[in-house]
Amino acid sequence: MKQRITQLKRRKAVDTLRSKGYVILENMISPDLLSNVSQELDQWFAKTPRCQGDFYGEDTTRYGSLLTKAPSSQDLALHPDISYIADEILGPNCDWYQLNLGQAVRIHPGAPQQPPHRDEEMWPCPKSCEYLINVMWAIDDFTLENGATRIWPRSHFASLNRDMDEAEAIVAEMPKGSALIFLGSVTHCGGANRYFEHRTGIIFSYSLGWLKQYENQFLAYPPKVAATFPPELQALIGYKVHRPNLGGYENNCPSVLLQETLPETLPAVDCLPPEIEQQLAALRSQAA
Ligand SMILES: O=C(O)CCC(=O)C(=O)O
Ligand SMILES: [Fe+2]
Repeated sequence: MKQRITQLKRRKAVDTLRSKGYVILENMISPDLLSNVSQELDQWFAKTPRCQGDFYGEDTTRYGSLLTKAPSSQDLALHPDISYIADEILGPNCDWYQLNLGQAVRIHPGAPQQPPHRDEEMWPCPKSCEYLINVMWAIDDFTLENGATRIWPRSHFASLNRDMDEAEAIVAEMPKGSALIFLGSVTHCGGANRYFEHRTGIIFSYSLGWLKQYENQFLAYPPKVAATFPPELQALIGYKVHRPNLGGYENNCPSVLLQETLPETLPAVDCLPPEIEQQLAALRSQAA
């Protein structure tokens, strides 16, 4: 897929994301792609039961495994402008960032507002850098009435408060085909739907490559399934060692599982970043 915004706009988006905690980019996908994704999603919405629990909300429907249930959404997961932004925000604190979650979200008419939260809450520790960025793709127009996401700008500079003043939230209104990007540390929630039609969006979120993923990508896309994906998508979901030596299979890059035949045994193979490789080489030559 082609880059849709200029380098200057990309830079501005990163700056806004850092300062306000969110940014909206309109017209990020073609009408054809949007219509394909929307049709693929609809057949699964028709058969997926409503959510349970106060976080997801009982008047919403959600499902995962998007990369296979709605294959056209692979283009959204790999969108080059989003990759640029994810690299800027997450890149400095990991070897590579990963897909954390793919989820279709439909808010039905009458749904109340979701509780304010932060998407980084599942990693329960003090954080000195961003762990996650979230992208909400508008599959329908997002409006004040139909439950557009609510965001508390600059909330990432304060600690979490679930009793936020609604008057201070922005309503992420955007035409379908737009992307709302926000930090895992920013307080937000799905809005109440007071309209007579549902509001549909897709969440693709990205996290530091060394974290446990919200959606277990290896269960959603086991090797036989992942083998059918393009290589950059295989790597994005985690079929790639996070250097040094994290997340392997039989002490090898897990991409060995994507080959047609797998030997019964494998030698353990180091996968180290250049600086560790150099340090170890220097030690070896000292010892020689
Ligand atoms: O549906 C929305 O607008 C937001 C959903 C959300 O924030 C979540 O489920 O974590
Ligand atoms: Fe959220």
